[in-house]
Amino acid sequence: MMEKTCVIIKPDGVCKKVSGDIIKKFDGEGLKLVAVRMIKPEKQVMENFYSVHKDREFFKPLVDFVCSAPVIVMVWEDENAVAKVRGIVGSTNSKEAADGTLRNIFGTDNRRNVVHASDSAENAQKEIAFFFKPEEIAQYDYNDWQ
Ligand code: FUP
Repeated sequence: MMEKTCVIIKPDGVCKKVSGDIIKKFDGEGLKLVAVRMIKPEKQVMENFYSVHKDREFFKPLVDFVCSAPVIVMVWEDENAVAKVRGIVGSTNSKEAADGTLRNIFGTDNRRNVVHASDSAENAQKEIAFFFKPEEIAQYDYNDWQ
């Protein structure tokens, strides 16, 4: 199924200057970039974004971390984009992420793990709506350019 997924390059990714490597990886894996913006998120936005974790002990440090520097919010599209991107990103704890995944290559631990990626198509739609209006999602074909 054709899907869109929400990907965020977190403060560690931006500040370690690996945003380009991360975007290049998704491009190279055949996903299509359909929206992108850099923001310095408000605490309240990320508290809502991560509200499913609000009772966890890591909630406050997580929100503090994702609000500590700019992030790059993106929407990527492909067949089964959610699962495909989760595979490319790797498991939550960078120290346990499979070889060659983005978190394995660029991450540090289970908080500073460089990338967020939606975990279901339903959550992807909700997360995309946090950052983009429907008209900000591009519709184009790779052979559109002249
Ligand atoms: P993921 O879907 O891989 O991003 O991971 P989760 O939804 O389980 O967790 C969301 C975020 O909480 C992770 F990106 C990092 C953070 N986290 C911690 O800081 N400590 C933990 O023990 C687990 C998760």
